[in-house]
Amino acid sequence: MPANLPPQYVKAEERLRAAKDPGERIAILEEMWSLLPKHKGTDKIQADIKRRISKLKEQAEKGGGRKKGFSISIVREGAGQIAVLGPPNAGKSSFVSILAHPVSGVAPYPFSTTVPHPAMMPWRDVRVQLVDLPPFAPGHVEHWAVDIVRGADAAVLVVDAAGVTAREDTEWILAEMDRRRITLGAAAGRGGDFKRTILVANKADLPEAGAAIPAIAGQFGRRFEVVSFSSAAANPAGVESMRTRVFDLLGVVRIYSKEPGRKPDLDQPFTVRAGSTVLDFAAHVHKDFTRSLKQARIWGSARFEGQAVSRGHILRDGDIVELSL
Ligand SMILES: Nc1nc2c(ncn2[C@@H]2O[C@H](COP(=O)(O)OP(=O)(O)OP(=O)(O)O)[C@@H](O)[C@H]2O)c(=O)[nH]1
Ligand SMILES: [Mg+2]
Repeated sequence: MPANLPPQYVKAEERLRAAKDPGERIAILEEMWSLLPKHKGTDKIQADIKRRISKLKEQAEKGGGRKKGFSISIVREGAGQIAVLGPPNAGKSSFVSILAHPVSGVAPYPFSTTVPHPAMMPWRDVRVQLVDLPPFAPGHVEHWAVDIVRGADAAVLVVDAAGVTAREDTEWILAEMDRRRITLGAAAGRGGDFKRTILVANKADLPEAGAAIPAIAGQFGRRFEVVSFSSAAANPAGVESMRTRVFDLLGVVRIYSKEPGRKPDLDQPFTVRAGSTVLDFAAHVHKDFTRSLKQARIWGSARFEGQAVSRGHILRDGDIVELSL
């Protein structure tokens, strides 16, 4: 064995010994690969890592998925899906149940949530799906829960601001997600699967949270928008403003459609990516519409109501669009 392997490499190797899940093993081996100094003395190790990665990937492709244990996927509903994650006992389930219906498993002890609980959060005239996940803690990382974070449109990271380990727990979860190539934050740019995320400093009603929240904001404020909140004591206005922040994570706008000569359908907005044009919207309503679109008129973001606009006109939240074919 050549000496001088970096300590992180040795640590990763230890984790590999404990890891059973093939996906996790691949992630660790890839990490070891990136940590390994590449020179003649490590030739054998390099070859060994490459061989193990490709073997695991091969097995995974050959339907190893079935052997991988179980996976849970949640059928998307509403304007988007948001994963609610965090350390044990942070108040994730309480957060979901105060913003959405129905009530999911809240309990005064850690690890009380063991299966994902989807719940629908109403916001104005749309609904957003929140998925309450089991806690992430050292030795307790459910792979299917990681998959749900990976598949979600955005995330809310809930921490117990009154707990002494809030910052440590947050660092640990961020590192754990990074290791699985999931980047949580306010803006993309660090590689991996990016999930736009807010950091909720929960239990702000408890006295211990008073000094801790500025410290949390100081440590993570550049990476996240840190929002102090109490899932136990929020008033209706506080709940509604949290719902708005959560909806905003999706980066979508609500658009109402109107048929020529008819009243607009104000009951059921479409939700499309913010920055979408009239043409994008037409394609969203029906893929044939992109070809047959003759004219569009807009109520809302146009200079005057009912103005004819170009296909490239960028839509704003709440616009009413009339497509003429
Ligand atoms: N004071 C206070 N207590 C809270 C708040 N939010 C949650 N709690 C309490 O904290 C405990 C844990 O709440 P849960 O919502 O079950 O926490 P969780 O993060 O879902 O827990 P696990 O699923 O076990 O990881 C319960 O006793 C809640 O009543 C809060 O904002 N303030
Ligand atoms: Mg819970």
